[in-house]
Amino acid sequence: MVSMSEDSPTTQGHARLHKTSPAESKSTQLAKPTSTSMFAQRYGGFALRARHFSKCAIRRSMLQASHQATNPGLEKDDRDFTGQLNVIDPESIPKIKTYRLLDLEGNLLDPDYKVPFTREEATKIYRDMVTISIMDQIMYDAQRQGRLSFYMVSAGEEGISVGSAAALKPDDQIFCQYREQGVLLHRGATLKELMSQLYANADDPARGRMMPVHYQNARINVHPISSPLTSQLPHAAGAAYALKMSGTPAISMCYFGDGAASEGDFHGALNIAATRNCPVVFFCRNNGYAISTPTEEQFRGDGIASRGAGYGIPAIRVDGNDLFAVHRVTAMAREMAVKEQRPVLIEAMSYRVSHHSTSDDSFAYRSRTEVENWKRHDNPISRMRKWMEKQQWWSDEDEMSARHELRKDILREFSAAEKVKLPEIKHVFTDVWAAAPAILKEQQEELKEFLGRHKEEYNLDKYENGINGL
Ligand SMILES: Cc1ncc(C[n+]2csc(CCOP(=O)(O)OP(=O)(O)O)c2C)c(N)n1
Ligand SMILES: [Mg+2]
Repeated sequence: MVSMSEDSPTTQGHARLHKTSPAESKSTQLAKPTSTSMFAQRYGGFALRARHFSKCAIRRSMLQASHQATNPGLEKDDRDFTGQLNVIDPESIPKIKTYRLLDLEGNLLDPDYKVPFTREEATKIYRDMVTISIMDQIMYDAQRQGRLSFYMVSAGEEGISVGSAAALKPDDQIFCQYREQGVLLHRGATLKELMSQLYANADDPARGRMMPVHYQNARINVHPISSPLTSQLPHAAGAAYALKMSGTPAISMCYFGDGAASEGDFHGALNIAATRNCPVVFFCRNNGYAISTPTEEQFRGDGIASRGAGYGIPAIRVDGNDLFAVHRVTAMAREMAVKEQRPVLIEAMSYRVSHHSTSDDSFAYRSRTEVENWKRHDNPISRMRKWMEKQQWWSDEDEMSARHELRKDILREFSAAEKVKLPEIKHVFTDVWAAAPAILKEQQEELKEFLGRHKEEYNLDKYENGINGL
């Protein structure tokens, strides 16, 4: 048996390898906690009690766990060891292939695949992708005209959001990053709801407290989008654990970008989901960029999917511009997560056609030719359209009238939302405490008194009920 020890004067402060008997190994497995004794010198009695407590806890956990420990060096079969010194070269591991069902010309590649959509369902999926792309253009321009503070488009990634959403069930809990408008729309968010959030008006469920595109919609189980990158992953793992504990046959669906996967929360969330067997699908949109950082500079391994194995999580890489493949892979991952009560990782490959947001000019760090080439090469909407046309389910006339009608609907909701007043001013103070503490009430009174005194300097008419809304 091989264990770590710090007991030799020649290896002071460093771990060294030596042979011990199994009995001996139990007493030497845990090196003396030097950090605890440093802590003791510094913090005296409290630290001694802490040290005593931690020793008891360690002894207790050793007793409980010793018969089932499986780490190297603990009661392992000799066949698990080797005299060959192998270094695993990541280059020698085959790259994960990308699953594709629909080619660039709109032909289905697998003759055994049965299309799971009726004409009506396929049309809804297609129209939702088109709706998002039209809404993106209108809202992007609205921001440029100063009518909106901020916006993010999902151009090129409509297949990912709509295709995956089509494979989910109403009870599933959804955690988005920010480029997944298609998920909301396909789950039944109305244009009015989306516009109300973008305008932070009185109909916005977040009462105007969030930046545009940080949607939330309890009716369709979409949790609030949160700006700090990757914070949705631990939330999704936790929600999945709750689903598991309550015996609900549903999943947490968690979307995130390739850049978000570099945050510590990614690793914590995948690890806790794997070890607690949580039914969560971690869905990575790999669109090649995290703002200005291309994926080659973001990581060295084989993308995001290869990380699944390290956590004991099954993983799939899929063509994100292929609506059928995205749908099929998501449906399969969902079923695995529910039936086997475990997480699944999906990496959908696509390209961020747009600037990162309205605050970004991507031509400062990538060429126009790169973007134009990609647009010419592939697009999830045109691929699906080609397939629909081959089925005789869609025509040029359908396309023209759908685009005309959708544009009209979006502009109508856009103008209506723009006219709705902002939420009552009191909502600066609500929804944090069940019963507001005295200090908050005092601040509210102070604000009311202040605004009353300086009425002329503030346009309170734009808030619902003006000063009386406070
Ligand atoms: C913790 C944190 N760090 C940095 C940011 C700034 N930020 C916002 S989006 C973004 C890039 C994210 O890229 P990716 O996850 O690939 O998503 P994409 O924008 O490509 O859809 C960064 C760095 C942030 N919001 N939160
Ligand atoms: Mg990205």
